Amino acid sequence: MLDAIKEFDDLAVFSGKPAFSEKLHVGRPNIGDRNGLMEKINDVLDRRWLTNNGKYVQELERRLADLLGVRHCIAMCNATVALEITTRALGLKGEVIVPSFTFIATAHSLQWQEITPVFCDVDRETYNIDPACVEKMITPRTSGIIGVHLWGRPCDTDALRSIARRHNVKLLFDAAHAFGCSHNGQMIGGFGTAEVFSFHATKFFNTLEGGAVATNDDELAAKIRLMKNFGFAGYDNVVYIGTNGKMDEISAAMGLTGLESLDEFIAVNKRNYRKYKEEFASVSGIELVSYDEHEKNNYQYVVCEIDEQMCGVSRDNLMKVLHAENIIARRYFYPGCHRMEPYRSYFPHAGLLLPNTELLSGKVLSLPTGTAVSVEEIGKICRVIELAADNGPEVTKRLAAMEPDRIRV
Ligand code: T4K
Repeated sequence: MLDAIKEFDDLAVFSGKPAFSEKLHVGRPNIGDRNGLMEKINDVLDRRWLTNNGKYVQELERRLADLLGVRHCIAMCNATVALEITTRALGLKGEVIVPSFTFIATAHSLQWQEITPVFCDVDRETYNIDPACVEKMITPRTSGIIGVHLWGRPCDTDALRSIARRHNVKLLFDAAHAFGCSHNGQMIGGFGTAEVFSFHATKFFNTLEGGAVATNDDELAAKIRLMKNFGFAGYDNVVYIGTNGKMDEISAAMGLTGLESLDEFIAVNKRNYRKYKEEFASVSGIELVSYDEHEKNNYQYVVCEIDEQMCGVSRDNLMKVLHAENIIARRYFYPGCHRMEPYRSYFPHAGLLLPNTELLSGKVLSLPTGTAVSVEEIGKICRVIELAADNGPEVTKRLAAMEPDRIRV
């Protein structure tokens, strides 16, 4: 029902009534079969086995390894700790090349261990780390490369593997967004030495908090299993430095429940994605980031690129318009890790080598999707965007004239 916004003047940013009475978020969790989940939680409580490699964690690990087609899948408390443990288990040190156009956890997982993240630019078309730039960033101190399959779209794994081989450095993937996606017909999870998934609440498949490492390397898997449990190899026997990276049983129960509905979650995401695509076909200057329909995709991020020249409104002004309507679109991943602390202070001129990151982080906007968002709501969101884009120069003029504190963001 967009009756409330028939006219440009009715936009909430100009004091009209918001299109939604409650906030519509990017990343509302998918829940799955609630009764099935409650049964599992009761079972956990009845058995009084809450964590430390419990029955549900083991079952989840088996099922994930099968689904991904890998020898090992190690469930973790979250993807950030999983990245820290994996890079440590691989002995990475000195410098590791990563994109700056990613969630801050990719960089922090390295810096936390005093490994320097060396920020590399992304490809203008794929938004993923650009192998040609990686090659230029390699130094004698480089010990690894971490590619990020941004929004679930695969990196150029072949080119990165060839660079890693030639320079004898490790190759990992931050696959936080890419659970359920394939590349060249192979499930993401089996590329590089290891791949790390996030199962955070905001991911389409979640374990409340959680993550996992997928690998075909037996030795690495054994080491990660030790390291995520303080290095214990048996009662009273610590053989390695470790930390606490374990997933608990209730998280695993949530994961097993979510797996039952995985196809349904993806189908809803795809339906939503198609609705946005259909709506944006007639809006000039707004383009949806596409997915390769020949591969498996999870469609969990609906990202659009805003061409300010064409629609007359900038990404940031469009976001102000949307937020005022209670549509909480997000600028993932603005402004790029290199512009956040501590990296901004460490490498104040990093942006000079990151032209595409600088450009793209100023253009993209993630829109609400998932099972909490209906097709009708997407229609409503798109009407607001269309109204703003059709009146781009006027929106820009009026927002510029307003006092910043009058803009409800
Ligand atoms: N690598 C990459 C490339 C990543 O994107 C991430 C995480 C990681 C590594 C690390 O993974 P984890 O260590 O988290 O497993 C969110 C998530 O917290 C984060 O997991 C995710 N990426 C990132 C892309 O998004 P924020 O700071 O934007 O979260 P927040 O709290 O603003 O939540 C987003 C929206 O979701 C909110 O507007 C409200 C809604 N929400 C959130 C939660 C937690 C709900 O409706 N219910 C909820 O329970 O980072």
